[in-house]
Amino acid sequence: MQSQPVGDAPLLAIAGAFALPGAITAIEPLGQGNVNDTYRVSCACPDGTASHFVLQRLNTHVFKQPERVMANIALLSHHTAGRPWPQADRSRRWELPLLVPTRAGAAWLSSAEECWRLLTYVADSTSHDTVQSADHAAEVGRALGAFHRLVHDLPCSQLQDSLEGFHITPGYLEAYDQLSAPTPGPPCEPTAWCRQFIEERRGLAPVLEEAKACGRLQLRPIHGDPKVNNVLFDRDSGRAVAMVDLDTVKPGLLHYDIGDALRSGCNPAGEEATDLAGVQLDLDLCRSMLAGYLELARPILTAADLELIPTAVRLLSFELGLRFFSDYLAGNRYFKCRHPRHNLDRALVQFTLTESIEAQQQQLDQLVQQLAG
Ligand code: GN1
Ligand code: MG
Repeated sequence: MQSQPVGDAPLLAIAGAFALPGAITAIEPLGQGNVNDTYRVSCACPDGTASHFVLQRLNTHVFKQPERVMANIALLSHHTAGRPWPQADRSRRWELPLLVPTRAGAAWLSSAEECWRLLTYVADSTSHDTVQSADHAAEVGRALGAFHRLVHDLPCSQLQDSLEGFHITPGYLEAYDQLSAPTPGPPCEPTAWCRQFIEERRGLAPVLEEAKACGRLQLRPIHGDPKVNNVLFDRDSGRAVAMVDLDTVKPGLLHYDIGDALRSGCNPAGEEATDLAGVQLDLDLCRSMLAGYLELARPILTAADLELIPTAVRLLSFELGLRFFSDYLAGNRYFKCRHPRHNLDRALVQFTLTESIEAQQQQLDQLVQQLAG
């Protein structure tokens, strides 16, 4: 795959290097991503209409091999191009972002440190950081189910490992263990609480990896980051139209996606909650999201897949808390932060959510059994 070099050029010059259909009229920040920098580029087309694109700087501190990320996105586009919604309602609007090449015909722009790419913008769509209703939850579930159905026949051997160790919980635990021991002096209460919380759940960390190692679960193509705001909704119909943020598409376990979508969407307070009292797993939202997911994905799930869904919800919430907490201890190097305690606050949200999931584990088990039939 070809890339085109980029120097220290300002945004306008970077966007202008791509094959846009007209003059650039605006470039503005887009979305709330914790890793990459994202902008919306608007341009005036010769026919008088306006069109929009998504310009992104891939965070190469996180994605150390951008060529692998780009190869996976290109393969995904090729595999899904023109494929309709995988259900009876085949005329339903559904699209995935596509790469727009540079004027020189390269798939992206790169330098030693930077990687920029341009993607199509899903028009007339909107996204939310938290789930708004049971219908919204069901649509998030359907979008993930549709995505899994559309990629499940893409052989994993053709996808690259674009982010080594991603969602391998024992690896995050090892990284946490390698961080410095608690500093002497008066203990910071939330930090001590997080440490204790992690200690009590060491046994949880390897459950999915062990199921993979013994052949109970298989690697499949996954999205990797299906949090609620990565599902776009049609402004008019209110139905899901796209899944965006395709950097983490790679071989993995469907459970990483299912667990991540549920932990993200079924906590009405959201990931950025500052009042922990509102943080909980809402079982009604879970019911809606899982029902929506299974409507599409049920045919590709095994009995073992179903059985491990509740564990995955608990694990993915715990894992993200562990990742946020480790990043806080390491000096906030991975996730973008708005203040020095931000990753600690985010960890507290995920651990509080984990507790709520644990308190409802039996109900979650029953829910999956009922819905799977
Ligand atoms: C990161 O960049 P963003 O916001 O799409 C992270 C996800 C986390 C998420 C939590 C590559 O996603 O794994 O679940 O933050 N992405 C990466 O908000 O680490
Ligand atoms: Mg992402």
